[in-house]
Amino acid sequence: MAECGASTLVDWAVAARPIPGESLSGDQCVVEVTGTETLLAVVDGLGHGPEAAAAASAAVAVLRENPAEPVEALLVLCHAALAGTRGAAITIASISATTGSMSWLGVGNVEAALFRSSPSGNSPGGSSRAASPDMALLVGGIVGHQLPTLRPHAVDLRVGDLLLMATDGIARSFTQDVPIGAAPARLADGILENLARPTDDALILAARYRKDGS
Ligand SMILES: [Mn+2]
Repeated sequence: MAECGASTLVDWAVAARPIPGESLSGDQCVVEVTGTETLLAVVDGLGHGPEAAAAASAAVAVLRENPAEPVEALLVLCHAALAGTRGAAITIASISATTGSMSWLGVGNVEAALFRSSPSGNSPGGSSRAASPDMALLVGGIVGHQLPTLRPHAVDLRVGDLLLMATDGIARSFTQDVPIGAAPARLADGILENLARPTDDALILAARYRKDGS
C-alpha cells in the first residue's frame, strides 16, 4: 500500500518496492514541507541492492536537511555527498507556497510528468483520462560522478494539477491513460502494481497541488 501524506500545498502518495529478491531499495524519495517550500524528489541509486540503497540514502539525507534550497543547489549538494558512492539519478520539484510556482529538473532518467487541471481549477472526475503531460527536463549525467549544467524550468501550478515522478523501474507508459482525478494513493498503487518492471527497483510518487485551504 502507498505511503501517503498531505501538506497545505500537496496531497501525495508514494508506492515502491525493491527488485524481487532484495530487501533494500535503491529507489527512494523525499517529501519535505517548510514554511515556504514543498520539496518532492525521487532518487534512483545506480543498479540495485545495498550499494544502490547507500547512494540513494546519501542523497535523501542531503535533501531532508536542506528542503528550502533551490533545485540546482540541491543537486550540487547531492553531487558532493554522493562522491565515492555508485551515484544516482535524481529528479527534484520544488513548489513555492507564496507564488505557486514549481521549479523542476532531473539529472539522469527519473521521469516526472505534470498533468494540468482544467483552467477553472477544477480537477476532472475520476474517470477522466489525461491529455499529454508536461515532462520535466532531464539532463544526462550521474549525480556523484558527472554533473551537467543545471538550469531548472519553472511552471505556475493550478489547483488540481497532478505530478507523477517515476524511476526507470516503472514502465515508461506510466504517463498514458492516467485517471488524473483519482486519489494519489490509488494512482501510485495502481501504477506500481501494473507497470513495475521485474528487473529493477521501482518507485512512483504522485502529488496533487491543492493550495492552502482548498
Ligand atoms: Mn532503476
